[in-house]
Amino acid sequence: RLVFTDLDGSLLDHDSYDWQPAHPWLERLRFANVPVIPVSSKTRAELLALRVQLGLEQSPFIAENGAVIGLPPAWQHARLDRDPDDIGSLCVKTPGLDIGFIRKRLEVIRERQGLSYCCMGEMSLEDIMAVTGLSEPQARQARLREGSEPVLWQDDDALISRFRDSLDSDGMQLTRGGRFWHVMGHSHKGSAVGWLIDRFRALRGQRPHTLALGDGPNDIPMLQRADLAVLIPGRHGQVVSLEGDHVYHARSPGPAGWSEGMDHWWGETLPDNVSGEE
Ligand code: 2M8
Ligand code: MG
Ligand code: MG
Repeated sequence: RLVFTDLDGSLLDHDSYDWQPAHPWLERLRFANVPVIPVSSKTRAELLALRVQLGLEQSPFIAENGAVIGLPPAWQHARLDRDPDDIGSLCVKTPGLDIGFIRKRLEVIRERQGLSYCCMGEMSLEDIMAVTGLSEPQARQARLREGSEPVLWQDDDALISRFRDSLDSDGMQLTRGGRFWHVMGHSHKGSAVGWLIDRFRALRGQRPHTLALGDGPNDIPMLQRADLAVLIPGRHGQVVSLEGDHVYHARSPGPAGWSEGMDHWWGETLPDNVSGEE
């Protein structure tokens, strides 16, 4: 079994970034040897810090909406991995576009199309802290982007489609997070999750049983990919809809809804202590 989870607004509270209501389930999953894999808009730097706090050091992680994938040793493949990007025992894949290219094109598009938006790379640390409620060290980590740029839209919503078209002709796409829009190459949370499922198969010779949890539009491709899904209500007035027998709609937002979804799907069936269970 594998759990794939969004962080902001799902495992973490949208405003306080707290995960205490989900703590008992995280413990239970750890005890049952089920990897909990963060799949987030956050950066590699943010996830490296958070996975220690969440006790997820043994799990892979997906950062920047799929533009960055981190593999701990147990998830590395003797023949396929080992690239110059590897840091220590972690192997990091960056399937998307480079942040330098993305930021340059964002300047050009804004100028040519006469649109108003502000890129995270242009914001001061104080601005980022004010908009997100992150602490200063956290805001510094959020600014260390590799393959996706968060953008604050300051124009008419009707112009979003024009923005999307310009990005598309540059080989980029737009996805919606909680507070920001995120501009990146053509990877997304669903493709990165698919990549990790394939990797699991290559290493273990069998398909994992997967459960995914998320609250935002950018989580839809991931929720569609999993065997079981939990859609958590978002706090940001976005309409996110997903239907199907494999989808449970949680009533509570954030980590309380996260636990509710885990109770619904695995409350009865997750063994209490299984070594090496898949
Ligand atoms: C941004 O991501 C969230 C994800 O939903 C958003 O769009 O609101 C990113 O900059 C991320 O790196 C950062 O940690 C987060 C903080 O709220 O905001
Ligand atoms: Mg979210
Ligand atoms: Mg997110």
